[in-house]
This record gives sequence, structure tokens and C-alpha cells, in this order.
Amino acid sequence: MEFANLIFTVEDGVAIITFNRPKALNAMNAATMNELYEAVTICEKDDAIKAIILAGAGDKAFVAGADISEMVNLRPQEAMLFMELGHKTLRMLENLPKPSIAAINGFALGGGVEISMACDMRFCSETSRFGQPEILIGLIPGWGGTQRLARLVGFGRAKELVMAGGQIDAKRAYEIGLVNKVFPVDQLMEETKKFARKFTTLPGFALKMAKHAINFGYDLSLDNANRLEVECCSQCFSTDDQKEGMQAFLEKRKPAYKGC
Ligand code: DAK
Repeated sequence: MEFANLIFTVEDGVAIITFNRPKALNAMNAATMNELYEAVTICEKDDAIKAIILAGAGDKAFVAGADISEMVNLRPQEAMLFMELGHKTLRMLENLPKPSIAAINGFALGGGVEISMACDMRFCSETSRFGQPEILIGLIPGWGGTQRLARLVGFGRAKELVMAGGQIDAKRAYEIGLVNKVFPVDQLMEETKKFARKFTTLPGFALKMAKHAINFGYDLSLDNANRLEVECCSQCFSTDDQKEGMQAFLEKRKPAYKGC
């Protein structure tokens, strides 16, 4: 699939979406956000795609934020449209019934952190830097940064990043739970691909239910969230993969999942 601002490839059942505006440190303009929406739609519809990796082209940035040159003269109504495009896209990515990993090398700032937080996991290189610097240019995060960051790292740390606008390094991002794993730069993509490939061998329906229960249970009361878990888990018993997984265990052999 050809895009102007993204590179879209599929390797061994894993789609790799690479933001490809390295001269602007992969800053997100509206055209790139529209293309991301299209790419995520392809990932949703194509049954051969089992997992998704998001990355940035070049060696300096994952995404250095929303494109400031495109936002500078927006009026509130236009800003709202740009914001809604981002929210629609990131919500779709977040709730995609397949696992997603952001592979972050270099700067993930503003919209870059926000995109990564719509992925299920974030892996980064040792030299990566993170921040929500919108306050420094008279803004606040507009693509979920005030909400997903607080859910991920807690209120105090989210407020520090959003209200003071400072940057943190990979070590600190790992300490506060913003990223799941940190790798040397030259190993980041290979390790991320290796991890993503594991998902292609797991029972797809159970993966989908696991993600659904976590994503949609989060904002429910514990009783309702537990009920959701019961529904999601019991539905797994309607799949061939559940029968195969348990039968294989009892027969002391490796399961052969259909992946449905
Ligand atoms: N937008 C546009 N261009 C950018 C950019 C960005 N966010 N970040 C970097 N660039 C461009 C630079 O302008 C420069 O272009 P040329 O001058 O070469 O043409 C090129 O990328 C290389 O950048 P630098 O020369 O600045 O490189 P350095 O290594 O010196 O510095 C840096 C790297 C990442 C520290 C620096 O570029 C920087 O501070 N960039 C801006 C980071 C930032 O503030 N990010 C947050 C953006 S605000 C909303 C929707 C979304 C959001 C908010 C509201 N609504 C619609 C309301 C989200 C907002 C943001 O993400």
C-alpha cells in the first residue's frame, strides 16, 4: 500500500507503519493523521495482519509532535477539527482488536507520546526522549495526552510532564511505566519485531478478548468490570483455539492454533 507520509509494510503477519517525514522529525500534520487512519483501517480489515508496530523514519525521532507549522494559524474551530481527526484515529488504534506496539527511537514529544499511548505497549531505544511540551507553546495536549498519560503513569507524574513541559529520558520513562522495555538503539526494531511475531502464534480471539476486557473494563466499577471479564472469558470457550490449547496441554504437545 502506497502512502505519501507513511511507509506501510507487512512482514510475517506483522504490519509496520513508519511515520516518514524525517526532515520534520515526523511531525504529524493532518495529511499524515488521515493516512494513519487509513493504515489502521487496513490493519483492522486484513485477517492476515495479526499485530501492528508503529515507528518513525530516520534516527532522530519517533514523532516530535503535531506539526506546529500547520497549527500556528488555526482558529479554534479548525483546531477542533484537527483534534477530532486525531482522537478518532487514536481511539481506533487503541481499540483495534489486535496487539500494537510503538517502537520509539529518538524524540517522542507531544502528539508523538499521544500516538504511542494509543498502542498497547511502548518499546524504546536507550537514547529516546519523551515529553508533553505543549505548554511551552501556549497549548495543552490535544490528542488524549491529559487523559491517557494520567491513566498510564498516575496523576502527579502526568501533571509534572503536562504542566511543566519538561523532557524525560528512556530510563525515567521506564521507571514511571510510560514504556515497557528499553533496548540499545541497534536492537530496538529487531526486538520489537520478535516480540510482535509472538502474537501471530497466539489464539487471536483470546487476544482480542484480553484487550477488550482491559480497555473497556478500566472505566467501569469493579463489579461491572469483573462481569465484563466473565463475558469475555466465557466467549473464549466457543472457539476451536480454546479446545486445542487445553487439549494440547493435556496431551503434552504444542498447540496448533487456527488463530481465529
Ligand atoms: N512541528 C513542525 N516541525 C517540527 C516539529 C514539530 N512539532 N518538530 C521539529 N520540527 C522540524 C523543525 O522545525 C526543523 O525543521 P527545519 O527548520 O529543518 O525546516 C526540523 O524538524 C528539525 O528540528 P530541529 O532543527 O528543531 O532539531 P533539533 O535537534 O535542534 O531539536 C527538537 C529537536 C525535537 C527538540 C525540536 O525540534 C523541538 O522542540 N520540536 C518541537 C517539539 C514540540 O514542541 N512538540 C510538541 C508539538 S505540539 C491539537 C492537536 C494536537 C496537539 C495539540 C492540539 N489541536 C488540534 C488543538 C498536540 C500538540 C503537539 O504535539
